[in-house]
Amino acid sequence: MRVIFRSIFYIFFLEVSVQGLCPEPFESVQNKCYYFELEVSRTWDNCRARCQSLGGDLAILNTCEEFSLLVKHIHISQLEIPDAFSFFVGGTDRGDEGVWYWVDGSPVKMGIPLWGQTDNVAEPSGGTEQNCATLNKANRYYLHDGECDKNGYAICQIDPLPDL
Ligand SMILES: [Ca+2]
Repeated sequence: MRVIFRSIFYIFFLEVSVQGLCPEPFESVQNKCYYFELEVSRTWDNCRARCQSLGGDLAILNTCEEFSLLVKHIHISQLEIPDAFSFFVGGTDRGDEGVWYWVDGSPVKMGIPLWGQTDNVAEPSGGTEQNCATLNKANRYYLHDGECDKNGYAICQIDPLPDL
């Protein structure tokens, strides 16, 4: 009996501590902290400034697992943005066409499964016209290049709070 109580307590404690890892208004998705801006659309630069004003930056998707968990979260939580809009994340090839970097300076993985396709053409496909990374709503939130000056909705990320 005591073991069961201890297990329940332990699970509860773990749950609370995991929930508590992200500072407001960020929410926990596995062990990452994201904030989804669903009210106001902005240019990529203004999305980035918004994320930085919250103490974070635009989201970085270093692994396929992070990418799939984030997209799954968008679907499961039914995070809705208007059609024809996309989410902005923190990748860009501005300044060096075709060479994609995240805002922390790490390289963006290219190809499947992160990047989507448009009419059987692999993304990114927009050349120098499209230099900012989006999760494209029309393509089930696969990564696409988009115009930096068009408005999108920010996905921000912040480091989890240190364990107390
Ligand atoms: Ca480009």
